[in-house]
Amino acid sequence: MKRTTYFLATVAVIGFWPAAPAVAASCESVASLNMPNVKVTSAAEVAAGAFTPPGGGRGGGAAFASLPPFCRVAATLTPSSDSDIKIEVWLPTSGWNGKFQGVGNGAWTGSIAYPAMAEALRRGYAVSSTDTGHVGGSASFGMGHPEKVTDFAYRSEHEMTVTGKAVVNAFYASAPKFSYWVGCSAGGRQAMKAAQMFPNDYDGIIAGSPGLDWSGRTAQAVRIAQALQKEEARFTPAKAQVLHTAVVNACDALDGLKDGLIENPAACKFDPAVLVCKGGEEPACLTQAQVDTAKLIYSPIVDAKTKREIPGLAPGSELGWTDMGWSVSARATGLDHFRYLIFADPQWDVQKFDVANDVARLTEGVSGAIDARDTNLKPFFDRGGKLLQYHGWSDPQITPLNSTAYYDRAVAANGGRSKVHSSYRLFMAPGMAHCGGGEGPNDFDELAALEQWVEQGKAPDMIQASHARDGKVDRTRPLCPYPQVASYKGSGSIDDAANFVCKQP
Ligand SMILES: [Ca+2]
Repeated sequence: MKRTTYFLATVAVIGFWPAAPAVAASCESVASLNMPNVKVTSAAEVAAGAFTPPGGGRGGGAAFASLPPFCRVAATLTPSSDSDIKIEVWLPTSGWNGKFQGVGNGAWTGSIAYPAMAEALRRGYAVSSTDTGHVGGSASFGMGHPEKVTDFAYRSEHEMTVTGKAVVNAFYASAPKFSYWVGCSAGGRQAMKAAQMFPNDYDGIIAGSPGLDWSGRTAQAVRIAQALQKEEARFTPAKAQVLHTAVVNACDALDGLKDGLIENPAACKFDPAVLVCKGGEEPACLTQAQVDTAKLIYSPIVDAKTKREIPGLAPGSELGWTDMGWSVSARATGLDHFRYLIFADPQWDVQKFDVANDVARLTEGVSGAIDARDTNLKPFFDRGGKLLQYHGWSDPQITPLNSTAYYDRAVAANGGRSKVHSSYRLFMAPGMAHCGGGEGPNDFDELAALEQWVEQGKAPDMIQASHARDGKVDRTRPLCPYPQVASYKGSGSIDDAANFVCKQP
């Protein structure tokens, strides 16, 4: 049926009767696409399984080997004179599902997200990714280059989307029927930017574990890293396990079910001081310095200048802590932000961080444009856009309290919960780490849920998630639209999602 649709579109546009076209134009002909500030640098068909990422790529070898044939288009976009934005667009040469997908990046990015592109292509999507305007995973690109920071903040993703849709149109002689953004972490931040700034770009948006409070995360990560310069303040994996076990023991049953998961960590009031060693240091207790670190990691920063409260990590996240603090990546991302975008000093280090003065700097100027905290989602809602956000409660890298706090603010700013609920839902995943993994159910098909919502009007009242051990599923559980949580019906296996309902806690 889809094939027929493209066939008719082709006939209408090019006006003759081709043999059996799945596409309207040859892949190579896309190279002549004429758009301002867009230079197509290559357009060539890739045979099934023949794609290898530049430099061998990171992982995904088997995933690339199973790819169907596609038309691979690369372009350079220059919306400003200092811009150098690379994008790729992959177009299935047969079996296109009629839809477009933009995929997001991680941390400071600087590379095309080939594994995410491969996944979208396998689902039949025409898909696009950008390097966000620079090469490499550091923020050094931004020092003295405000236009490049703007490209990273939001412009590269938007320009990629506009160009990607034009490439789709040139190749299939048909605009995409539906367009989706799919991203986690930095890609979740990009997702929120799209919803807030470019309401017409996407019909449906997945915002996974979004770094929407980029500046807040930077401030927190560097604050913790500063405290952890003292070696005695650090956690070993064994001590993190001691703390985690105590937290779970204290708060697991608050949700009515002892299952090793804390459904609502915001209600968990655990004081790490109960673990302080009474005599000498022993394996089962924490030193006073470690207790202080734990308190610091859970605690918010309240910015003295703006009064903004920046949350800490949630109880339950302890297994993801490292001796660098929130996570190695959070520390590195934060350190880079201060070095290159705030102080223009590659030698700046965490001991110089001044919580009283430096937090507010992050939200000033072009640095502040990276944040995605604007709650005006009305234009996106009004055009029928759907926003599906998810976040793991045990995320040690981007605090899940960013997501719940933003959702609450968005509800207040956009006409209340019942109104917002028809356009925007947040699914919190107990025990899930950053973008996946962890002790809680963490594998789910959020895109399938969003497609049903956008294309059939079936809003997700729950998303079934599973947890696997050694490759075998050992638990399924519904993820519920916040502020609902999964509640046990009272009988049957606690590892079977069928025995749970979503309920207001
Ligand atoms: Ca529980």
